[in-house]
Amino acid sequence: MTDEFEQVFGSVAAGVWAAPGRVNLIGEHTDYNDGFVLPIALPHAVKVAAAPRTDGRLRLYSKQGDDRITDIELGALAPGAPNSWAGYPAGVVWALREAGHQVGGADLYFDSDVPGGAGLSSSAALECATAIAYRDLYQLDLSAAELAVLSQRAENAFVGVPCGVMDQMASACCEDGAALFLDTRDLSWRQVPLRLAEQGLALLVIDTRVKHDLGDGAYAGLRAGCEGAAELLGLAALRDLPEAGLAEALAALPSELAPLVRHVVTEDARVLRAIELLDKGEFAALGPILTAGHASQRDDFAISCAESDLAVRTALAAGALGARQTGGGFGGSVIALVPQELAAAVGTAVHNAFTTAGFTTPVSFLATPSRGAHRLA
Ligand code: GAF
Repeated sequence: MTDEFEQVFGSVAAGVWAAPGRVNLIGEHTDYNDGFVLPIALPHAVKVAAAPRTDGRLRLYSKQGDDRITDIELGALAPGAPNSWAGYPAGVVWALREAGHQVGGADLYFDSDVPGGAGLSSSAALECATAIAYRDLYQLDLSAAELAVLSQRAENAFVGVPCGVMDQMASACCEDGAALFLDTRDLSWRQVPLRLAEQGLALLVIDTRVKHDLGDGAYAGLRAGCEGAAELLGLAALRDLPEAGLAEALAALPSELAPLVRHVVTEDARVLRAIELLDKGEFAALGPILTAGHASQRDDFAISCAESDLAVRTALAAGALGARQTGGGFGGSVIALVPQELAAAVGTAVHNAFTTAGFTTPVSFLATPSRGAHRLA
């Protein structure tokens, strides 16, 4: 990467950093409701080679881009511009400066193997890679969680996507071999060991190839619906509605909001149940929770699609212990908890089912819980 940096920018990189994509095991659309999530970081990451500049310019280049350098004066950074992929790293630099950090310009060379539009948080990885590189280039005293929150601010206020904080926290704070049990209300978290292989299990990720775009308005609509429902119920957030009070609350809500609330409240409960099981090392028992989470996304939150439903159904029929769509929804990726010896067969079954249905060929891989953002060199 440092060679490529030199070829593009004609100078020497000061270091190389990496920030991973993620899959969420359970806890979908709970993060902007102050609830619980349980993601793992993927081995797939955005890498960045970087060097500081003293002339107040930010220069951005992506190996996956159009072979052009985006060159911006720091003083000209403003929400909405640039509005390409470069908006994510530029937004992080903007957010750092907005927060009062004394940072100057930089040259940044990105290379990513996180599939884009696949619900695997390629955007959060891009943001967190920028944030951690900047932390070191400008010796900022920022914790992993602070880098995540700045990255979320970049996405919310600069790029204009009203996402929650899960993806950035996963990319910044996850550790090898563990899932991140995060309370999004106070950002407290703990690492939950997830040694699937020791119990003969594996986590299969199936990219349905149905691209999902958080910025297309549907995500914002769901968030507004949840926040509106909380307000009608007189709650700070849906997190504050206990499962025991759900039936009464649902009866009081307009019919279009009730299913959203049912999803969020039952999903928070599923995360807590999953944690109980993982703490006891009962990994296989996670399966039915994943599948119930998918049904809730499909039937109540209405964010599934034919491809995700087919992938889940087929994976279960082929021997998966549980399966669900992961991420923002409307496609993206499905995860399946599988006995190791069935992993290949489950992948093939989904592949064949997609061919028969005339869908685009999916891409699948096994995910191991990996390390959050860190310096490579
Ligand atoms: C996307 C968002 F970016 C997250 O904040 C989260 O809301 C997720 O969708 C759904 O759980 O990944």
